[in-house]
Amino acid sequence: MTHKECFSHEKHDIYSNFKKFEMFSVIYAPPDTPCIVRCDGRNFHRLTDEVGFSKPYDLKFMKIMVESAKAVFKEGFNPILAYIFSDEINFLFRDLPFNRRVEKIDSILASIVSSAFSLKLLESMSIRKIISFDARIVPLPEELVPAYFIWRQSECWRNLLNSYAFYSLLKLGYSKRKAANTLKGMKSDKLHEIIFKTSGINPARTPLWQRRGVMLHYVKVIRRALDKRTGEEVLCTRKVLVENWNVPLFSSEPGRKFLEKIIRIL
Ligand SMILES: Nc1nc2c(ncn2[C@@H]2O[C@H](COP(=O)(O)OP(=O)(O)OP(=O)(O)O)[C@@H](O)[C@H]2O)c(=O)[nH]1
Ligand SMILES: [Mg+2]
Repeated sequence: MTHKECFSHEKHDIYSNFKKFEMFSVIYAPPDTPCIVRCDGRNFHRLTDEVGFSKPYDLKFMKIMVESAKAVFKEGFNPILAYIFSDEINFLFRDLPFNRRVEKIDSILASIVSSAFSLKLLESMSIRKIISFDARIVPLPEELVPAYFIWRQSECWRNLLNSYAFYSLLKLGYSKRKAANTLKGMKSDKLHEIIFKTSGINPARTPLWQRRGVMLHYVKVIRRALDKRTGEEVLCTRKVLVENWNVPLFSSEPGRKFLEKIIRIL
């Protein structure tokens, strides 16, 4: 549509023509496909510095991340689970909201997580900050869903080795730049060695949530309830959202079984 065409119509036509420019609003995630929505904190390296969270890990920070992920469930969306580590949250959906519209899903979920994080920071630490998360959608074939979480958990572990090693080198007097350059491409066993030798920390004995991340997922519970028709007590199953800070290693046999179970519980 040319500029002339656009402005040669009646006023209401001009305005309705602008809808045509909203070209990304017609991008949809594929139907009948499990999708991950991954949110990641923007500039959290700087933010965590400014707030003064303990390095490399801070339980307060993780608790705020977990609460921010919970906000998505509380706002009426229905992820099957949320897997959290560092500054990222992976929501697994079988039925995406907003008719699977990518723009809507990405923007709304990222804004819920961002505002929840900002409010929690204010409530728990009296710190006022504008927080932003990005979001992306990752459609996956059903059979690759467990592998996705195995991949993210291995990233969580790699992150742990890198960050403990980085702060160990800083303690030795390295500059940030020198420490980062030294660690580039370093193998896991070497990172282990640096951490143990310089800080006396055994990475395999760090808290589980640091090594493996935290999962929000549903469990089935059996509850007693009153049958309104008969007045008799009956047993019924309900699903309850739980915070799991002791998740197994997803690539192990118990880990795979755990994933299979929580992915299929709904
Ligand atoms: N102090 C502290 N920092 C943390 C903790 N967890 C995550 N972070 C910080 O969050 C960063 C997350 O990594 P990235 O997402 O790659 O870095 P970013 O600065 O957010 O960069 P972008 O995502 O590209 O905007 C880490 O580098 C850490 O600096 C924590 O428990 N304590
Ligand atoms: Mg980030």
